[in-house]
Amino acid sequence: MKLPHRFYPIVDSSHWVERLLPQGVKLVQLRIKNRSESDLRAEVMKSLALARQHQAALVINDYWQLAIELGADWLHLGQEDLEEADLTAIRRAGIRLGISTHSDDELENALRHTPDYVALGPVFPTTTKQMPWQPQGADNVVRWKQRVGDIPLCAIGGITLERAPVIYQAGADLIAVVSDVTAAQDPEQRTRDWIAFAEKKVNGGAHD
Ligand code: 3NM
Repeated sequence: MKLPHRFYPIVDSSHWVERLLPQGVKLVQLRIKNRSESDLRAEVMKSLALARQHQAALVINDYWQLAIELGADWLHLGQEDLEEADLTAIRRAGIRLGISTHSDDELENALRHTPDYVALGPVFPTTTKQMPWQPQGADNVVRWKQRVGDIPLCAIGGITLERAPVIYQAGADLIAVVSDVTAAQDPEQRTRDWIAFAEKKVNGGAHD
C-alpha cells in the first residue's frame, strides 16, 4: 500500500489543516473531540475540501458515519471505536482504515480487520493523550514492524523531529505527531523541516 507521505501531522481543527497543507503535507489527520454535531460537520467538510484542493489525504479520526456520509477516503479508529463501527459499511464506501494499537492483543485484533496502516503508541511519553500504556520504545517499533510485514506502520506518541531518525530506522513507515508541530514556535517551519527530513526516505520502507 502506497501512502502519500512518511510524515503525518494530527490536528484538531480545519484552521490547522489550512495552515499545514500549503507547507507540503500530503497526509493529515483531523482529530476533533468534544464539539457539537454541527461544528464537527462543518470542520470535516471544510477540511475535506482543503485536502482535495491540495491533493492531500485527510484522515478522519473516529467519526465513521460522518466519514461515509461526507465522502472521506480515510478513517482512523481506536480499538473501542472499532467495536462500534460498521466495518462492512466503511469498506463498502471504499474508505481506507488506520487502527491504533498499544499491546499485542490490540495488534492481533487490528490485524483481523486488514487495516491500511497500523499505529503503535505511545512510542515515548506524551502529555497529549491520557493512556494507561507504558511507552513502547524503539524496540517495540522493531517488533511491530516484524509482525505487520507489508502493512504500513505508523509510530505515534512523544515523537519529535530529533527522535525521528531512530524511529524510522526501527521500521516505522510513517510518524504521526501532534505537539511537535502544533506547540512549535513556528509550526509552519517545523512542518517543512519534517517534510524535508521524511523525504530523504531514511529506510526506504513501505512508502516506496
Ligand atoms: N494517540 P504527541 S499517542 C493521539 O498511542 C495519540 O495511540 C496515541 O501526541 C496512541 O505527538 C497520541 O503530542 C498523542 O505526543 C500524540
